[in-house]
Amino acid sequence: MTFKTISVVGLGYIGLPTAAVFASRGLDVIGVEVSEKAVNTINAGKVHIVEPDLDMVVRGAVHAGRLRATLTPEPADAFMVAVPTPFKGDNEPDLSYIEAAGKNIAPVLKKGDLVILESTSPVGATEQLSHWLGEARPDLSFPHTQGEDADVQVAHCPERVLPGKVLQELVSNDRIIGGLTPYCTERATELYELIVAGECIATNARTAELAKLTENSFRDVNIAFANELSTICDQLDVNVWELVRLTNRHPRVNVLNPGPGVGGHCIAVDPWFIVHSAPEKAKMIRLAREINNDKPYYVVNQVRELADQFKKPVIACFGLAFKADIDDLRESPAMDICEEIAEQEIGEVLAVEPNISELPERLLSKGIELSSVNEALERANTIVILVDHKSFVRLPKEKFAAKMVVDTRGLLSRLNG
Ligand code: SAJ
Repeated sequence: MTFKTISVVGLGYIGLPTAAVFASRGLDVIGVEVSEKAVNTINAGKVHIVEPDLDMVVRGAVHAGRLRATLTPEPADAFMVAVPTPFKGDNEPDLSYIEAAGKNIAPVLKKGDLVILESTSPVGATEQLSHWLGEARPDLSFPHTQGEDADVQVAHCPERVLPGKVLQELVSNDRIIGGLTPYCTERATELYELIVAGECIATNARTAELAKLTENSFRDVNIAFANELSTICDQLDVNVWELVRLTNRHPRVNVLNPGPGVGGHCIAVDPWFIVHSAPEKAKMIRLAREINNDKPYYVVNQVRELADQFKKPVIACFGLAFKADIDDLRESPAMDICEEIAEQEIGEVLAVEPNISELPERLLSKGIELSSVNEALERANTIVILVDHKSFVRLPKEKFAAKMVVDTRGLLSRLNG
């Protein structure tokens, strides 16, 4: 059976682009969202999240009548659940959004439907979703009890797109497709092949769940290695950026870049799902999380040491976003560092973030001012480079010559002059 109508549950930074891409391939897409504001925005052909070209693709899909958002689920041939999986308490994964999404779509499910979990999930979550659906619909059979003969198929296909390149990577990346049974995998592969140019690789649900967590943990562990190196280098008076550049000339070495800590909604979260599932075994993964979480405090101490030389320290924080050339300030170590410098009253704090027009209340309430690059370079005696935005990389090196600088991104070695 071919897929004609797709329902995407959760129109966030993964769900909305996914919905728009399916719509652009000629499928009828129903987006289900709990936020009425988001529903209205999307139905007006607009977007509520910032992602290059997304506005254009959504506008096209809505105007062509292929994409529609709603608060209440409607019948469809396939349901893709793309809701958040945050953690709660002691770094324990919070599956309540997945449970709510499952219970929400259960009443409209029918024989032959496919349900896909796209949300990053701990091992076992896809089977758990199948349980929740089965509880809500005892009249239908599901793969966790009925195997290959189930009425409804359930699979996990983790998203792996990079914020800032979502539309491109949605199509070009390979996809891991893990069904609860081989038939579930087969059905899910048919669906993804409608939009994906990369390869769809078949596996089971548990392996697909752990694969996604492993990808982000791999990156976290490698960034932790770089961050640990940066503190060793400071102690031994070696430039870590030059060190990384040199070691990476070895054909089998690829050290990542140190930074002010790890931000974003994935890499700093997902490794905890592994730690929570196997606390005795996941020693290195836990340690990497701790090293990366400690890095912002290390940076604040560096700033304090330099700023203390001045009678009236004026500290400019260059960059607040969680990485270069985006405006996303959530889960950003740069935000934490800027706030902590003000909280510890190390000096007057100026924040430079060319991608935003006003500071979040969290910083304003600490007396931090949003400043332009030029004003900050004029007024500050201490500079902490937290993000390597393109506009900073273009600055002439001499602008920093008379300042005390903590460079968490190795920006100075990339400047001209
Ligand atoms: N960072 C460093 N040093 C580096 C690389 C990154 O300090 O060498 C920092 C960044 O500054 C940032 C954080 O790590 O604070 C994360 O940035 P990122 O660009 O590495 O990744 P995200 O969080 O934007 O997206 C990741 C991606 N995962 C991988 O690359 C393995 C993306 O493909 C996933 O889809 C996404 O997580 C997700 O949703 O899980």
